[in-house]
Amino acid sequence: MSEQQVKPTLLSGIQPSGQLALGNYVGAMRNWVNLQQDYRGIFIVVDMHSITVRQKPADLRNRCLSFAAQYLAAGIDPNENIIFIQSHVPQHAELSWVLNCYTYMGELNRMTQFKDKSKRHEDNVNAGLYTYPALMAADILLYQTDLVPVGADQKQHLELTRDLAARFNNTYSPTFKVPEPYIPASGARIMSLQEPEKKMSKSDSNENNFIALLDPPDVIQRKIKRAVTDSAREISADSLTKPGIGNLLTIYAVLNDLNESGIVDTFAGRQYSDLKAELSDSLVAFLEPFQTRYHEIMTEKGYLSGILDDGAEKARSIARKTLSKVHRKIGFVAPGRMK
Ligand code: ATP
Ligand code: LTN
Repeated sequence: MSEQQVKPTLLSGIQPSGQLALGNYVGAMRNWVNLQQDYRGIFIVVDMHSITVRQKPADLRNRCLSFAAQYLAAGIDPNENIIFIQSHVPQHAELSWVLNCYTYMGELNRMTQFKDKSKRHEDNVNAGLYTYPALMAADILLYQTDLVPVGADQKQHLELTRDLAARFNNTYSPTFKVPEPYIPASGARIMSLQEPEKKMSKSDSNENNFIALLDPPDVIQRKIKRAVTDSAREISADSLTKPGIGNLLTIYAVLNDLNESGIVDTFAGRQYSDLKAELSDSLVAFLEPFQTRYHEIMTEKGYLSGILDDGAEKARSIARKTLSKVHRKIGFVAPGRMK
């Protein structure tokens, strides 16, 4: 058995909507990169999830490639991991149908992402938005995943995935691995820069609410400078628990590998404006090499599509095995066995 097959499986995905933002990096991608050594990583651009909200076709097409290139630019090694676009692997849709039939409406009614998105898109509360968690469960369960690194907002979806896996296993016999969530202790919920009581979101209509990973340095500086804080000016131990300034301290701490006491020691007694200036510098220094690498990858279209084709092929071969096991357990007749 090769070393790759012995490693446990780590899987995660991001919807190609809006612009990849600092919240996505700190809450999810950063941990993908840090954990990839010890796992077989599977990283998906979940385009089928993104159409639960209306997307412009040309933008969606460009974003799928751009997001995959950003996964690579962040440090995901394509030789050691599987990277692909969800719609290239039809087993996701197939398993999601089956799982829909094992998911109760009462469970879906409780999902806070569904409630939030229904409010934000009142004119398009479609059935896909409602059954979204069953597709996410299919993404994860197809690959016998051990660990799912996500931000705190996905905890509820992960719990439902675990319940569905256990329900199916108990109804038939062990079929799916029950996955564990990996939610970072710090940075699991980065907040909006202008409205720090809500989460930073990459599809926010106000671009000042988030730092995009592809924002140029002057834009980063401007957005951080304008970030909403409170009427105090000086940083103290209390600042960590205050909405605006606490969020900026958390971002600085994560980017500079500091814990809570480290960040307070660094900034206690100093001005909010000092933190903003140093945070801008940290962000620019971190994002510059990322952006350079991204632009290199985007000029080599053949390279990127090779990685995605290869990833989809590997994914299909794993997914096919799980799906045929599922079909067999349910009682579907295997093709070619009818005579
Ligand atoms: P959208 O605004 O387009 O709905 P989003 O910014 O919420 O998107 P998703 O595609 O839903 O992003 O999430 C991708 C990953 O990033 C998930 O693991 C999610 O938990 C994580 N994530 C999203 N926003 C944040 C945030 N503000 N803080 C930490 N993690 C986040
Ligand atoms: N629902 C997730 C995106 C997502 C995902 C997944 C995350 C879809 N499939 C599988 C981890 C594993 C979100 O962030 N909105």
